[in-house]
Amino acid sequence: AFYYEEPSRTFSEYLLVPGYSSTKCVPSEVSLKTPLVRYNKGEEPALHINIPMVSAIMQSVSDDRLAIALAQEGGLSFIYGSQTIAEQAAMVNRVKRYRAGFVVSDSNVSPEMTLEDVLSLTERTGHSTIAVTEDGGPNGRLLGIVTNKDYRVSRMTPDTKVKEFMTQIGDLVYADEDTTLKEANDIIWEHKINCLPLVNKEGQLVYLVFRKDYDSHKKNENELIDSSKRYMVGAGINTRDYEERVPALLEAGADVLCIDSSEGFSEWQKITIDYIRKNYGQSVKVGAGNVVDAEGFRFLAEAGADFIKVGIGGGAICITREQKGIGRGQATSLIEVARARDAYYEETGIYVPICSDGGIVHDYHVTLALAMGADFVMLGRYFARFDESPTKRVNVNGSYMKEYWGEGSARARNWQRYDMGGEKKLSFEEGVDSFVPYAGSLKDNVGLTLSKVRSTMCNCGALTIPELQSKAKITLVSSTSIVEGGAHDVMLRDSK
Ligand code: MZP
Repeated sequence: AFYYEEPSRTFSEYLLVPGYSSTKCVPSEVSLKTPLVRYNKGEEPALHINIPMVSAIMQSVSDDRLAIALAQEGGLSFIYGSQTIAEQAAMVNRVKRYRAGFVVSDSNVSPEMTLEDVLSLTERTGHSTIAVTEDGGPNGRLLGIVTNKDYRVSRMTPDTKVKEFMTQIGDLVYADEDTTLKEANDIIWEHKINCLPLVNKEGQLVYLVFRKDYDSHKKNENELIDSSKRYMVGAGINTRDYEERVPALLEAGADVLCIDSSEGFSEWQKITIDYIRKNYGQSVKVGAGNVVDAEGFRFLAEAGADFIKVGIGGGAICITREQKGIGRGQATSLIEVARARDAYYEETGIYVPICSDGGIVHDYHVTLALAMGADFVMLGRYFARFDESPTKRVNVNGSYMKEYWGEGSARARNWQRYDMGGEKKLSFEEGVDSFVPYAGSLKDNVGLTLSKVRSTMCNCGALTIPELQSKAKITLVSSTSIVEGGAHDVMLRDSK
């Protein structure tokens, strides 16, 4: 056997040592833009993301609703693959059809639907507001709008017909295409509505302007909306049904795919990538993984993976290390793979981005992962805590929690992720079913996390992720200095 000389380590065993920061190094100047897929030296990657965060390929994390919320912040979700091909493709397609500030009406939103029907549509599609048009399509004459909020305050019974409901709330407020954004916003405030329909001269719905959109458009008051924007979305695939799944996901509009497997240093991944290259050339982007060392990285890079995920056994819900005795500390894995990525770039002129997957517990772990060489991080537990994740919010002993379960749990039954060529079933569990503390909206939490990342980057004198990677000074910490890092030798006033 080969023995490693050093134990493998986790993020919490490291800290960043500040470097010189000039007066130009302020958080508002930090760019978190990062490459998503491989590119040649001197060229730009075909895809990049504006924040270095992607959401895990998991039933309890990445559906279309979370994907839209994360894309709005500049990140990317990979819609989970442990569902039927048709269901997954429909989720991908809903993200692609979604427009900021413009509700794309689902088919058949007719005045005959009950409020309960429309409400469940808002829940399913993640839209806070649904436009009801005469013909049920996005270009039909607007009859009214229904929002979760209206439903709740209206005290209507769930079987009230939308038509009656609209009569009861009275005339809707409209604006036309010549209305400036400022005027639209004033109307919204004056009428205490959270959404203003804009109609054209023919009375057809053009846009819905939302109150929350106002801020981001303040600078451009004469322009109504940046609404033709489509969001990027990724999707998980497996090494079993790719011949059917890949075409369906591409047809639905997926921008990037990722082979979702607990262990990626395997011929199955190469066969899957070969299929994609043979049928689609380089036009389809596909990530692979997970690996934890230089050898695994090189294998997948040479197989043609567009990005490579790093991490085995570090996920919050993962018990692979206990069950099978395989895995490696996340920080050590990442440091080794990042070196292999840099060496590969030196040698071939091809940069293959790496993603640190799993084990992010504190916000500063994101900064550490980036400093250690990750181009972006994948998070499961983190996103599961938010309103937008697909799982139920429940009250456990007086505290709000959200459900969070692993893909290797009996609940998810994602055998394809763990299969080594066996009986097409999950032989034993590698993940648990759990609760995580409910934390509110994705937007607020991602904003807070990234403000800490930007601030720490400035402490290290870095305005970009590559600059952080070259300038960061990282130290191991002793277990006693970890104690020193928290509040200590004081009695907290609000301790319960
Ligand atoms: P975390 O952000 O919750 O710590 O970890 C999320 C990652 O754990 C996922 O992206 C995936 O790689 C991994 N995962 C998902 N399910 C399991 C499991 O059931 C798992 N063991 O390890």
